[in-house]
Amino acid sequence: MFGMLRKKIKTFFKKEEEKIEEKLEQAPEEEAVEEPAGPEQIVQEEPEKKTQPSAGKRPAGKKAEKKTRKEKDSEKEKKVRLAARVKKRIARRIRIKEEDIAPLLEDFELELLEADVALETAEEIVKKLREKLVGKEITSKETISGTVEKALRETLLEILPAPDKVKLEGGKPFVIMVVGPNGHGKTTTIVKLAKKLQDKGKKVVIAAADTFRAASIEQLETLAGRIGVRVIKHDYGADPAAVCYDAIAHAKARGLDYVILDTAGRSELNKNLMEELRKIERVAKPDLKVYVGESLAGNAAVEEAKNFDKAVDFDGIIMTKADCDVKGGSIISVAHATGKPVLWLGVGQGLDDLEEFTPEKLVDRILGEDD
Ligand SMILES: Nc1nc2c(ncn2[C@@H]2O[C@H](COP(=O)(O)OP(=O)(O)O)[C@@H](O)[C@H]2O)c(=O)[nH]1
Ligand SMILES: [Mg+2]
Repeated sequence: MFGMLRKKIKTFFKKEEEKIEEKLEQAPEEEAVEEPAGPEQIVQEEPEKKTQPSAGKRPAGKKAEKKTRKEKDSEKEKKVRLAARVKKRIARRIRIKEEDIAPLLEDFELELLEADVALETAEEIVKKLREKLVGKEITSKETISGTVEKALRETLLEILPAPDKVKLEGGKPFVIMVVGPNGHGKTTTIVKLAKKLQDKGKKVVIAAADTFRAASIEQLETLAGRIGVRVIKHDYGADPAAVCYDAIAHAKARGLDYVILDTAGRSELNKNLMEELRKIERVAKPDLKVYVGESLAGNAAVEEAKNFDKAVDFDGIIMTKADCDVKGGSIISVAHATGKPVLWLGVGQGLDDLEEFTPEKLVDRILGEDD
């Protein structure tokens, strides 16, 4: 998962670090005013304060503090002065300049596009990264990788919408409307979701509201049958809104907890479909609207999602097929472009293959080691 995106990011890290390190090595040596120094200065209480702003160097700072105490006890002034001088001599410092990283960021934008990140998302990532990195002070090699990674982590968390407002409980029955293009995994995902709810002891019914695609009702019945969840259906060609209405009535009559609406996909550009979805929305008044899109779709993924968002203004996203060899970029692009959070990832064809997701988890995955 996220294989290519992660690889691109790793390469960018490496190049960026090398570039900054090179600049750091070229930087003139300077008086280490910020370095923790000898006890004479500690007495004046100045360097202690000044040490703090050179953040990111915690280990060095701590070590210096300990050493200082020890040295204070021993009162070997000469030695201390010498140590202070040595420290001063090796100190270098740079402030990252726009021109230092501009070519690398340009390359990085192209790499992101290759990893299926949509143009507007890639531009935003690079813009934010630039803002975060330019002007950053680097005082040691050790802080470089931390600085770059922190900037990217913050950037990704900023562009990935938070799922705060999305709740999976509230009404009884709680109605979940699922929309998305044909074949992207709606029906499979709905049954996975039903299983998750059932595992929590909830009672679920599914409305077979895709009355358009041949065999869609049988497919849903077969999958739902595996977990013993009831499907409410009409005939093919029937009004999907009527199916949803019946399913909700059924849930109310029996005190069920959840109704999930399995809608038709067809072409996302199909105007009739969008009308149909809006009608279902009016009739069913869903508590939660979820878009299901596959993470294989690359740049087209964003356009598809936007079209569905225009029609029903969905609340959250499930990206499926993340187990396939996806580049990863479309997952963050769909979330960024629609401003809606990714709530789950489909990671296989089995009914347990649905992973709950948060932006933090997503970023950990992207920046983490290979899975
Ligand atoms: N590998 C993989 N396949 C999936 C995933 N989700 C759905 N599929 C497969 O995608 C195909 C289309 O799924 P379906 O639920 O019928 O899509 P729908 O047309 O949107 O209802 C089926 O063969 C599913 O088994 C997933 O997360 N991983
Ligand atoms: Mg389906």
